[in-house]
Amino acid sequence: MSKLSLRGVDVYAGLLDPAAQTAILADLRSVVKQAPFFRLKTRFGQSLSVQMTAAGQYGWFSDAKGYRYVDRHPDGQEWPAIPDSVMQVWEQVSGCARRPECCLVNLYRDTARMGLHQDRDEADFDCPVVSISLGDDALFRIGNVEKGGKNESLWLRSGDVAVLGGDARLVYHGIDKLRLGSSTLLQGGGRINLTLRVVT
Ligand code: MD6
Ligand code: FE
Repeated sequence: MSKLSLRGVDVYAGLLDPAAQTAILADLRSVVKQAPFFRLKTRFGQSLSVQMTAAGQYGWFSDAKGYRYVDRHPDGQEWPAIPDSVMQVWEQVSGCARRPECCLVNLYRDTARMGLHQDRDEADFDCPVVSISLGDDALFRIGNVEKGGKNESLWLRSGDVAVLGGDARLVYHGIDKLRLGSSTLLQGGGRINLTLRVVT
């Protein structure tokens, strides 16, 4: 494991060894069985390339009314609990006394990517957002708290954990592209990203 920091974002490279990654993936399989992946549409009716689901009290949803946290899956059931294996990562790196209320699960296949955005729909910015990467390498772009300006990128690999906290809690960030086939962790290839957040 090595820790590095880019623009205030802490990255614990290789925090999760292959056994830990496989254990989390096994737990995610039961999450996805209860709460299948779905594809969100933006306010403008365009589908996001990333497939999503969630665990915890809250998940993420968007439609014509915009983006928001919701306490049910689009199919109507409650979100499954956040697995202990994932909670342990939060305990290890968040430095936050509160427990996460949402674990977003993003699935990237093929050419899926995520545009630059801020995570700012939570009530308490004192808690960080903790992100776990599984599967193929992804190019993570980090900008600034204000829109625009210079950006820098780094590759996130399977088992890496990134923490957006403190002054970096509200920086713009996104995923430009994947290095497809760089990992064999996921059946069917691609990448899963988990983000843990305190919502209320
Ligand atoms: C991703 N991550 O890695 C997208 N958000 O696929 C995020 O949007 C993110 O990595 C907040 C904090 C850390 C992140
Ligand atoms: Fe984000």
